[in-house]
Amino acid sequence: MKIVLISTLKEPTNQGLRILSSILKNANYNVTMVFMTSNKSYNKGELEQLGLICKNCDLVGLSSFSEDTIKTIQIIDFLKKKVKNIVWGGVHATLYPEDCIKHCDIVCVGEGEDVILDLVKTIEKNKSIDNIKNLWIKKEGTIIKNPIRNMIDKLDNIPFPDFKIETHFILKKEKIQKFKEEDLNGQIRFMTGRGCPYGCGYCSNNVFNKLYRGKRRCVLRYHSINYIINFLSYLKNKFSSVECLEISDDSFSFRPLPEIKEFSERYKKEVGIKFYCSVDAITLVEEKVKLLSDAGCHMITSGIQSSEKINREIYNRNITDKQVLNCAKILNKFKENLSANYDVITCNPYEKPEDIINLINLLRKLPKPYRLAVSGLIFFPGTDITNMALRDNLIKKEDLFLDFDYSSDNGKYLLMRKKNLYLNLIVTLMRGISVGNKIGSIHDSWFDYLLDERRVKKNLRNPSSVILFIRFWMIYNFIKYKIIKKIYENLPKSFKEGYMKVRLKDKIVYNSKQN
Ligand code: B12
Ligand code: SF4
Repeated sequence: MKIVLISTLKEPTNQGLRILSSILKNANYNVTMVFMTSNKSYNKGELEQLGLICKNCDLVGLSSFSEDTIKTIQIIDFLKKKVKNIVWGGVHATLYPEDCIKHCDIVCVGEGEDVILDLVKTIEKNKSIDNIKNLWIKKEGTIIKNPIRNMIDKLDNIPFPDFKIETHFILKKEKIQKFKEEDLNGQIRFMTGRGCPYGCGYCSNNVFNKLYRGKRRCVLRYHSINYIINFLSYLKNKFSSVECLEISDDSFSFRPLPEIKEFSERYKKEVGIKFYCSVDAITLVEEKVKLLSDAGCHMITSGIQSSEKINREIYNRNITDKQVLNCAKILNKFKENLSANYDVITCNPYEKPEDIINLINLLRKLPKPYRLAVSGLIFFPGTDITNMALRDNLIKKEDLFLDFDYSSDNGKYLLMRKKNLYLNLIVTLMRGISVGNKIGSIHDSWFDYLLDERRVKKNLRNPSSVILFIRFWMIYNFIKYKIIKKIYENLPKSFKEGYMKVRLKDKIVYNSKQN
C-alpha cells in the first residue's frame, strides 16, 4: 500500500505525523511525508505538484492546526477525485470534527497511533472501516461517530518520530522539493510528555481533558529519560547542523525533581546542545531551574495569560499573582545564562478595564530582563471560553479559525475586538524585550500618565485617537515584519549576534532562533 502523509503546518515540524509515519514504516508500508509549509493558500501549481506525489496512493493522511484549515480543505478538495481514502487528523480535527467531516469523509478524533494502523490494515483487507474507534465517517449522507479508544498509557511503546528525511518532501518557494537537513533550520522540537491537568478554558487541553474523561489512567504521561536521551542522541548524531532543541511539553516542570535531575545530568553529557522549554508557575522550584540551566537550557517560557481574577474566574486557571511573581523571581536568579519569557493573552471580551489594569501592574512588577509575548485570545473550537462566547453572542462561528499571522497581525486583531481598545493596546505595546527602564516599547515613567484614571476613561469612551494610533502602528509593523525582518534574516549570523549584543546591553541571553 502506498500512503502519503501531509502536514499543512507553517513550519516543517509535526511530531504527531512523524510518529504515524514511523508506525506505518515499521509495519512495512510505503510512506511518503510532505510538509506543505506555507503562510498563505496554495496556488494551482503547488496543488498539482502534490497531486503527482499522491498519484496512485491508497491513503492520504492530513494533519493541521486550526489556523491551517483553509489550506487543508484546499488539498482535500483537490485530491478528492484522485485519491480514494483521505483522513484528516490532528489537533483541529480533534477539536472540531463536526466541521472537518463536512469537507473530508474520514476524520480522526484524538490520538492517532493505533487508529492509523487499524485504518490501513482494514483498507488493505478491503473490509469496512465503519467501526474503527476514533474515526468519524461520512457515508451516504449520514455520519458515523465512533467512540474514542483509551489514551495511550505507556508513551515509550511509541516509536521515535520519523526523521528519515530521505522520504520526505517540503514545499519551498512554490516547489515541492526533497527535504534537506537545512530545512530543519538548525533546530528540533520534541514533546517528552503529553497532557496538562489544568485544562485552562481557552486551551486545546480543555477539550482533550473532556474528550478522554474515563478513557485514561492519568492525564500526564511521560517518556522515560532513557527514551528521550536515546532519541535526542540519535538526532544529534544524524544532523550535525542541529544546534538547538525545543522541549515542547506544555510544562516541563510538571516532571518531579529527581527526573529533571536525571534528565539534566544525562542531557549535558550525551546530547549537550542548548535547549529551551516551558514551565508553569505552580510546579516550578529553584532547584529545577538550576538543574536545567546547568544542562544548557538558555530560555524558559512561563504562561501568565491574565490577572489572577480573570485567570481564576474566566479561564479556570488556578494560578495566583503571587505564584507568577515567585516564578519570575526564581527565573531572574539565573538571568546571566537564562532568558525568561512570559506569555499573556489580550482582547478577552469578559475582561473589565480594572482587570487589564491589574494585569499591566502585575507585568510591571516582573523582574527584568524578560521578554513578553502578547497574543489576542484565539477562540479554538470546543473550548469552554469559545462555547461561553458563542452563547453570549460575543463571537460568531466564523471567528473559530481565523486565518491570521498571529505574530504580526496584532493591530488587526485589536481593531476587530474593539472592546477596551486603549488598555489592550497598552498591553500589546508591552510585548517584546523588557530591559533597563522599558517594558517592550513603553518607558517605565509613562505608565502613570497612560493609566491616569481620567485618561483611561476618556480613551475607552472615545477611542478615535487610539484607532488612529493603531493604524499608524500597523503600517510600522508591516514595514518591520514584512520588509526589514526579511532583510535582517538574510544577514550573516555573526552580524546579527553582534547587533543583538549591542542592542541588549543588559544581560539577557541572545537566542538567534528567537529573533
Ligand atoms: C510543538 C508545538 C508547536 C510547534 C510545532 C508543532 C508540531 N506539531 O510539531 C510550533 C512551535 C511550530 C508551534 C507553533 C504554533 N502553535 Co503550537 N503547539 C505545539 C504543542 C506544544 C505540541 C504539539 C505536539 O507535538 N504534540 C504531540 C503530538 C504527538 O500530538 P499531535 O500533533 O496532536 O498528534 C496526534 C493526534 O493529533 C493525531 N494526529 C495528528 N495528525 C494526524 C494525522 C492523521 C492522518 C491522523 C489519523 C491522526 C493525526 O495523532 C497524533 C499522535 O497521537 C501543542 C500543544 C499540545 N499539547 O499538543 C501546541 C498547539 C498545537 N499549537 C497551537 C498553536 C495555536 C500554535 C501557533 C498558531 C501559536 C501562535 N500563536 O503563533 C503556532 C503556529 C504558527 C506557525 N508558524 O506554525 C495550538 C493549536 C490549537 C489549534 N486549535 O489549532 C496548540 C494545540 C496549543 C494550544 N494553544 O492549545 N506549535
Ligand atoms: S497550563 Fe498551559 S498547556 Fe496547560 S491547559 Fe493551561 S494553557 Fe494549556
